[in-house]
Amino acid sequence: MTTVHVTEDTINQARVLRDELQRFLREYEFGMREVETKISILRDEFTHDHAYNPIEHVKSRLKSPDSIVEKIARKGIDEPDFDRIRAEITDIAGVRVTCSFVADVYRLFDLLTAQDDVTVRTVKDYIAHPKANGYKSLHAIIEVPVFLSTGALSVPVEVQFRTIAMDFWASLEHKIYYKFSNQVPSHLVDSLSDAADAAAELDSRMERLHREAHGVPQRQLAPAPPPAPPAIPDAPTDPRVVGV
Ligand code: 0O2
Repeated sequence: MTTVHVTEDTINQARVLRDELQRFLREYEFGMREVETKISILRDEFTHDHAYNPIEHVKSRLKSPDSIVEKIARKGIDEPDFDRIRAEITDIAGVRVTCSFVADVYRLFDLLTAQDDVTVRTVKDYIAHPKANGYKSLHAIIEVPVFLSTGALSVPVEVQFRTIAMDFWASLEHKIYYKFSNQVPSHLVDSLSDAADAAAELDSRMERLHREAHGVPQRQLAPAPPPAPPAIPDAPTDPRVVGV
C-alpha cells in the first residue's frame, strides 16, 4: 500500500487550487446567466407583444470538473492550465433552448446573435447537416460580456437550439450510449437513425399544421429579426461550421 504524506503545504496548495477552480467556473456561471437573461427577455417580449411563445423550455448547465478533465484528455491538451482550458474548451457554460418549430430555432438564433454585445465565435448547423447518427441541433459558441468589480470579461457560452422532437431524440440517444458505454448494438444504432428520420418528419408535419392553422409564411413563425450584422471576415473552415 502506498503511504501518502499530507503536509500543511500540500493542504494549502490544494486550497489555492480549489479557490482558483471556483473562481474560474464562476466566470462561466455569470456568462451563462447573461445568456439566460437574454433568452428570457426574448421569450417574455414574444409572449406579451406578439402573443406567441417560440420557446418550449430552456436548460443550462456548467460542465463538471470531471467532464472538463475528460474533455482535456479527449482533446489531447498537454500541461493544461486555466488559460489553455479557457482557450480550448468553449462549452464549459451551456444553454439549451428548445423551440416549438425549426423556423423558431433559426429565428431565435438570429435574434440572439444580432444583439450588439454578442460576438459569434462558431456556428455548427447540425440541422442543415445532421451527424451520421441522426443528431440534429443548431450550436453556436457566443461570447458575452460580464462586468465584474475588476473589469469586463468576455465569456464563451455554447448555445444549443433545437426542437422538442430533436431534444427528445438526443436525450434518448444519450441515455442509450451511456447504458452501453458507447458500444451500442448495431440494430439499436439503426433504430435510432430511423427514429431521427421520424422526428424530422414530425417536425415538418407539426410546422405545416401550425402554419395552416395560423396562416404564417414558412420560416416566419416568430417576428422578423433586425438586420444581420456584417459578416466576419475569417469564416471558420470546418465543413460543419456555417458562416456567421
Ligand atoms: P454535455 O453533457 O452536453 O456536456 P468541440 O467542443 O467543438 O471541440 P464537441 O464537444 O464534439 O467538440 O462539440 P459539438 O459537436 O458541438 O457537441 C457538443 C455537445 O453537443 C455535446 O456536449 C452534446 O451536448 C451535444 N451533442 C453532440 N453530438 C451529439 C450526439 O451525437 N448525441 C447527443 N445526444 N448529443 C450530442 P458534450 O460535452 O458531449 O456533453
